[in-house]
Amino acid sequence: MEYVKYEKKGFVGILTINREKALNALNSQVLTELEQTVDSISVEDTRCLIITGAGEKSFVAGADISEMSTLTKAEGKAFGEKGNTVFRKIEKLPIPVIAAVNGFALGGGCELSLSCDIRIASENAVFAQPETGLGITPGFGGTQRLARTIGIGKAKEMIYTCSKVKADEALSLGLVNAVYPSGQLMEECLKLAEKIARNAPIAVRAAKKAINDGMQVDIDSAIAIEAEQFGGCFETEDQKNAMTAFCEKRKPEPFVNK
Ligand code: DAK
Repeated sequence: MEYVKYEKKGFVGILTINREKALNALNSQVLTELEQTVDSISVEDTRCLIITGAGEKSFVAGADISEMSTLTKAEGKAFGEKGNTVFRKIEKLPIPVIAAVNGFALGGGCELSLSCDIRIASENAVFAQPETGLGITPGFGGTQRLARTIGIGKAKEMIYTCSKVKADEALSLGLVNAVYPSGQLMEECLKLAEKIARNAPIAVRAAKKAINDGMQVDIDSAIAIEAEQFGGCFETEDQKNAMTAFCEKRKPEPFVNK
């Protein structure tokens, strides 16, 4: 792959958008490679995924403006559908996904981070949805996921004004979970991913599904979704191991994802 790098550290996958010269902007090829990589991730041996951008300046500076500038209406729609398909796949990936936001997260970059479960930022991170200043609306889910993440009023303000939001403000808005100096970002994201990976993988995946699916429906349906996921964890080896260990006042054996 030319623009996406994928490596594994134990149970953690690290996906890097690798187009540093264009500040990791998303052109069609990047989106295709991103989709292929996400499709190839197996929950058998991967318990958490980190997505980041190459270099120290930019996570993703948006969709590729030069490629988009000449699109026809039909091509624009197809480009939007392609991005939306990939971002939805990331959101629906059974394992938790952490965005390690190492700089600019603009337009499609902010939207990519919003399709992840957790955003951790470096001190130089900058978030914005600059689309209305380019004559378009956010097109990779920004109008929906930003409002669901930081609330409707602040999302509207960001989208209508195109204002840039720095890391400290992103933290106070609840757009990111934590902020670290650039040099520590990946180390801290790995620590978080490894902490997640130490818990029972089937239970973590069930919790993600319950939260994601439950947030889209009324509370009664959501509780039913949770009950279904909760029930599914019983009779797994990991549940037996952990609860037996608790009853015997000892630590459980490492979880085996069964
Ligand atoms: N696209 C293409 N190239 C980009 C880019 C981008 N988004 N961002 C940066 N680059 C390229 C620059 O053109 C430059 O290339 P060369 O000139 O060296 O060849 C290189 O990266 C370095 O950028 P700068 O020289 O500009 O670096 P600076 O440090 O001076 O400035 C910057 C950094 C991030 C502030 C600046 O590059 C910038 O403002 N970039 C554009 C940011 C932006 O507006 N992003 C949002 C894009 S809009 C939809 C589907 C999708 C979308 C919308 C609708 N539908 C289907 C409806 C998504 C839209 C977007 O994401």
